[in-house]
Amino acid sequence: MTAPWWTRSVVYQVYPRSFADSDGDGMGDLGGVLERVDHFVDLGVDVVWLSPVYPSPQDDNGYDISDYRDVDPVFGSLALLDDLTDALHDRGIRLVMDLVVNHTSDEHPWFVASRSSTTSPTRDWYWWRPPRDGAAPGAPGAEPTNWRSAFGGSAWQLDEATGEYYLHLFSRKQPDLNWENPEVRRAVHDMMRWWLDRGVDGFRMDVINFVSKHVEPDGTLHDGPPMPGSPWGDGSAQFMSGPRIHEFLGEMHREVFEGRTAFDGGPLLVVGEMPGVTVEDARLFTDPARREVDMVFQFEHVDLDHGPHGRYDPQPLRLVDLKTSFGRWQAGLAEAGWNSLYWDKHDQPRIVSRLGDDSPAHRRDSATCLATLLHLHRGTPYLYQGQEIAMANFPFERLLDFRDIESLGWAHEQQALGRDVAELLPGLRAQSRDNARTPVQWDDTRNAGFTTGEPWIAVNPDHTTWNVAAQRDDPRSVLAHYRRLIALRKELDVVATGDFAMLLPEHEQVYAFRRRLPGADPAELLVVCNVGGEPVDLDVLLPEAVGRELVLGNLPAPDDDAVLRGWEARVLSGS
Ligand code: TEU
Repeated sequence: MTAPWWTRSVVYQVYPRSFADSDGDGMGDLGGVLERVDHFVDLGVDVVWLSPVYPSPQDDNGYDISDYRDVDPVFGSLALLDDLTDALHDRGIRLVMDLVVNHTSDEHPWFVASRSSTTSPTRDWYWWRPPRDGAAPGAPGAEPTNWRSAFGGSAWQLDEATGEYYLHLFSRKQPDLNWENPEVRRAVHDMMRWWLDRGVDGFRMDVINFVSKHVEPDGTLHDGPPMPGSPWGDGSAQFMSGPRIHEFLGEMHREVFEGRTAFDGGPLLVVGEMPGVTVEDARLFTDPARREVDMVFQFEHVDLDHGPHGRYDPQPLRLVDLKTSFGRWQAGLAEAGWNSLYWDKHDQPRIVSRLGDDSPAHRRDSATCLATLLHLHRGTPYLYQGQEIAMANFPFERLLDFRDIESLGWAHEQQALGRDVAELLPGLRAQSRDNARTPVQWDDTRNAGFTTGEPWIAVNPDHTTWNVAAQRDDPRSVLAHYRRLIALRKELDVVATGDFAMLLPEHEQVYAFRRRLPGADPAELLVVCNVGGEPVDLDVLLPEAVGRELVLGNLPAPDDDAVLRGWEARVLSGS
């Protein structure tokens, strides 16, 4: 059986509000994407994943949808989205929409109707519960469970009019849909088919493993254990990958995807974002024989530098831990299923600052080293806007600099616990989602060519040096290296579908692995990456890596290949 098209493809994620602004209002929009569609051709990517552009109050930057069948005027129109779809298809590029169906906006008509009264016919489209144990609505401890919202505070919001609480795992303006109700699932499937009829080529499904909660037959939901650093509990075991998740995804596959194809007649692409998913579950979710999803976004590697108090309590990311995690995922999905491979995305800080070295001396080399490490793994690489030019974290100085509801929600929760802002800033500076949401740096002009207006979030001052224009024609640029990596995946079958074997699992600085595909040419690749600034003696550490043909390197060919230079990555052909 020939391997599916996405085994040799790369997906580019566009976060539209920060990509490019075509009308000068300071917000990125579809016109900006359309103007730069040839940037995707220049890179050689095969899919564009578009973060939400639907009508939304923008409480969570569009992940709070108030109308699933339109485009928010701030981004453009359905007609403009059709133009972008056509422009991408004309260039052989698929469009995958971001689908947020674990929750809607509280301004969605579905929720407005559901909250209108306890006897509303659609009351059961959302999770409504009375105060716990008959307590008075709004009384301390009256929340139905102790769950913390991802954005701080209780995951339950009291609706004064009816005296009941509704569940919101994210912001209070993002009420969770109740997927136990078949009417909800039917409405979601219908909407998804509507988008496929418009010609989109698949979906990235937001926190899709949250749609099945662990709920008792009588509707009881259970508390979670205490959450360090928060007055609330950790409900994740109660709402992640619940008992009906495979049933719901199988039903969705039958009702929505069965028999459908992408614009070129090939298979659609269905990606499940699944915080907390295990390798064992992912094997079930992505096994083609089970017809659930094609691949998942897992979070193990991006949680490795979270301290005991979570994301904003960062600790150094140890390379050995990364190898253990990536190695487990490579082995776990080797026989069935498929990995998504990512560093950056709109919810994560920039990898060149997080694991690389964004100092002027090492930024280019560390970014291209980490790019090579990831792209040579088995799986589909995702490239987040700006990563192709090594955009780095932003030098946040004050709480006022941040826009992200998650960062600010955590900060306000911590301040309420008596912590001083000065104590919170280092964790926010290192880990805030806003690091990935500063405008893409197109050139060295004012606002980096992102907008002629006032950007909704500050442009990184380093755009005068780090921008697309400065890199496009430079063969040694980060951008040029990504072009070569993306081309290599198309060119070499061993990159696309070869097996994976981790080497040097205990080495704290060198990340090395082997790829093999018997019968391919080459049938074997050896990849060695020095994830650090100090040179390493390869002839001592990995003698088999010395004297091989260099297929692709991120530094000029070495005089002495027995020494692996600081931040050097080499892709070497077999024997
Ligand atoms: O994110 C899922 C999620 O778990 C987020 O809380 C995110 O991973 C977190 O920041 C990690 O610490 C998805 C979207 O990607 C995110 O932008 C949305 O805010 C969230 O769902 C709600 O829709």
